[in-house]
Amino acid sequence: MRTLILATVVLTAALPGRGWTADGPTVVAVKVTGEQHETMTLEPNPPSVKAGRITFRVENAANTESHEMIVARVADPKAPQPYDEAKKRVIESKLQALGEVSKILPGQTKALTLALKPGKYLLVCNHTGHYKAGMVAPFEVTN
Ligand SMILES: [Cu+2]
Repeated sequence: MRTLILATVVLTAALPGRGWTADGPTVVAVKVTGEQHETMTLEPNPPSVKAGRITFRVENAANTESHEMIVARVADPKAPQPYDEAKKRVIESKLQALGEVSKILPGQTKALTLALKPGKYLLVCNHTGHYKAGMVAPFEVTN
């Protein structure tokens, strides 16, 4: 019970307080999870929304591993992204990143609101090794 109350407080604190319209932004629930040396996942729900203000509410369901979520505009979400094999990370300077939710601790939920135009996007966790472990998902913004 105590855990549940704490989780609710974190979630509320993470919501942006400014620029909230009457209707509010469209909310996308993103679940990130996975531990070291295991498969990791990043799942947006829904994976496609209409253009406008979009709040990504990112929940880290992992037990011990921190994660992050970068929102990047891409030409082709299925194409492999520029990657540094030595560092085991996507080369962020070659990404058209629009925003990021960084260092989401296990059990924590953090939010990010962006105004997004129609187009194709990728959601990526770029902690060392996480992209290749599966933490990448296409995201679409429609007219
Ligand atoms: Cu990660």
